[in-house]
Amino acid sequence: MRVYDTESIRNVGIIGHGTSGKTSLTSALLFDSGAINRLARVEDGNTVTDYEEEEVERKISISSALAHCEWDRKKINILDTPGYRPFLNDTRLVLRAADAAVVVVDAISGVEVQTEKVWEFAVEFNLPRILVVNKMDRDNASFDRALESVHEAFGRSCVPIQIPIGSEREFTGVIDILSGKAHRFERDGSGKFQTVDVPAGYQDAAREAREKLIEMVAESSDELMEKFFADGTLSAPDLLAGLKKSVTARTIFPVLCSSATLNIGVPQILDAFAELLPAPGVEKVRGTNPKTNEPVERAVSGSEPYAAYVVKTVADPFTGRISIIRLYSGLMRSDTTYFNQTKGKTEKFGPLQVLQGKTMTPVGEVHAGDFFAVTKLRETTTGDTLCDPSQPVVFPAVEVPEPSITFAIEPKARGDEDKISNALSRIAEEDAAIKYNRDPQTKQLLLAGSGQLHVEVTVAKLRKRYGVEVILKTPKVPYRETIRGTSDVQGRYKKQTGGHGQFGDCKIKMEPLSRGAGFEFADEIFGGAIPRNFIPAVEKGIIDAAARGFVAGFPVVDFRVTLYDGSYHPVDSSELAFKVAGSMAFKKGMELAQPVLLEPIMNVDIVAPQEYAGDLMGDLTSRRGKLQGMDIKRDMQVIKAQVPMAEMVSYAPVLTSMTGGRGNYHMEFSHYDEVPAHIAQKIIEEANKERKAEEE
Ligand SMILES: Nc1nc2c(ncn2[C@@H]2O[C@H](COP(=O)(O)OP(=O)(O)O)[C@@H](O)[C@H]2O)c(=O)[nH]1
Ligand SMILES: [Mg+2]
Repeated sequence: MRVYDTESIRNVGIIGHGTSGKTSLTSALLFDSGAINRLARVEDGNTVTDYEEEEVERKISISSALAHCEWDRKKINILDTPGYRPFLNDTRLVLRAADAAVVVVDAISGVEVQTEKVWEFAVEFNLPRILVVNKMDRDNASFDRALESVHEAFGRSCVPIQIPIGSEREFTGVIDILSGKAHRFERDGSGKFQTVDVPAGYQDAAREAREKLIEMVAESSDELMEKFFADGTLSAPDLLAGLKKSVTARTIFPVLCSSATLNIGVPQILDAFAELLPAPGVEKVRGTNPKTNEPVERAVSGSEPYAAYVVKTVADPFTGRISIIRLYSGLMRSDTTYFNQTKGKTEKFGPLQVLQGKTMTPVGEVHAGDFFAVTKLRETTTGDTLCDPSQPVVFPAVEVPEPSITFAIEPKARGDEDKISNALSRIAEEDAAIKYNRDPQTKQLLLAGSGQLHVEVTVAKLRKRYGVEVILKTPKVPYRETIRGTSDVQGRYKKQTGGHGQFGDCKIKMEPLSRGAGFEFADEIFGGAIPRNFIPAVEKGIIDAAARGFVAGFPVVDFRVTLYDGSYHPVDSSELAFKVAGSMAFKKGMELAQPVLLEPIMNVDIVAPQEYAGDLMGDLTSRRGKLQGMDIKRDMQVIKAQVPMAEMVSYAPVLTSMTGGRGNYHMEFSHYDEVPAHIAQKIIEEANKERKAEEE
């Protein structure tokens, strides 16, 4: 394995809407550069970067993968990312560690919902960008239309540096605006092409495009502007150098075109990587000094102390934990101990590996700017920084969004609960967007993710990797019970069985407390009506009974019990007897104190294009939602509302279909509130039916 120095490395993230052709393009890039010896296809399930079982089966990218190739004596690290919304968390995770992005745009559909989303990521991480209009060979492909949608969405700084030769079935190559040459391809996937003069009929368009590009580049610096005014044009070297500068400065985003599956235009994309994208060292990286909390800048250079960032973790069922790491500064070697600054622990590294999808090849050392993988680290997880402790730095980790959909999962086979928890903790290592926990009240194991597909994929991983089958269910709503009124009752337990009997007797008052106050117990026994040692037993009896519920089996909360009188028997009284008396008093007291159901109310934030606001609010009203506020943020409507959790359990697919996938929402628990009587009746019937079924 060759080791590359910082200047000859390029790190690109391939991003775009799902099915725009990112994985196919990655495959073609690898093939044309000789990294692989056949043009693997998504359809055949043999691409380098869609290697996971679930990806092969569903023919979509679920998780980002790293591959690399050599072109023009440079090592191109390629991060192929998912484009489907539930998996964009992973896209954002790895894009943070790229130095540039290739935005793949579908030549038929143009810019789509997730194209805009991943573009935002690239803006967030301030990455230079190249756009590729792909699928130029497909029916209804149109470079001009796609470009128009690009201009509309991302502005005029997206400038073509190519013109397609033909379109749809006639797409045979690309005209390079910079060189003024045309590249005609075989349509057999071989990637072979001939460089010829611009064909007749394209000369005007090529000239116009070149003039446009020259103007844009000339505007990028005073020096070029002066040359442009003096000569009316720019020389080829000036144009190339100026373009490269503008790409690095993010003032120009070159647009290219291709057919990934016919392998047309792909070598020119590799040229663009090598010629136009910056090497890692061009800008310093920012982090924080963990000792002082001061910002630190670190040059991406071999002469700095080592500092690396853990981009991603893969939980491989055979190899174990694989950490994918980007080395920012310094040099790292195989079989060396390094310091994990985030965790404050040292880690023994085994061999450093170069990744080609799932294939690992050991490499002795890695230089600043490069990516590598290492297996079986003990403490290290995604987002950690490893660095020389004498010059500490921590790079900011990408925060994981809150899950948007929650399911309850149940094992198909009894006794698989432990297996599920173990397997889920493995999966959560590689996919931080998966959250799981047991609801203390309903006792259900809850699995939350970024969308239904995300949760389904996780369930499939559980089955295939860890051999546990689970059923997905709508989670139970953790209802509660409370009282609205007061009561004053007696609980008296008396039992005469043969020898010595049981006797306990207590008088209590019950009253409601404010929401969230929980349970209070006041002891107002004076003069020994109940001996001191039995008073905790009364309280315990009440607490136990309250946990089992009164109306429908939900825990009773927000009430106070005052124990003010009682009686005892010198022989028959016992802790047990007073416990029973307490629970009897509680039940009587509940009956007389107007018991009601409480339901969790969620704070819901919905973000969607403004045109959907009316529909969304109408829908929220039908879900018993209360509008809390409206706001406009960057052209998007933000709706804040409080909605009962019971009405939100299957909201994600509804929002997706109402907004054509352009809406997002986030919710979190706010408080408990009374369930309206007509709805409470149904919940009580359901719950009691369920309890009966369980008892039988
Ligand atoms: N005709 C044609 N099909 C393509 C092209 N690129 C990708 N596809 C097909 O489009 C589908 C999605 O491709 P894929 O690479 O998985 O897209 P991704 O989701 O962006 O990674 C697959 O069926 C590919 O064969 C292309 O340039 N031309
Ligand atoms: Mg893909």
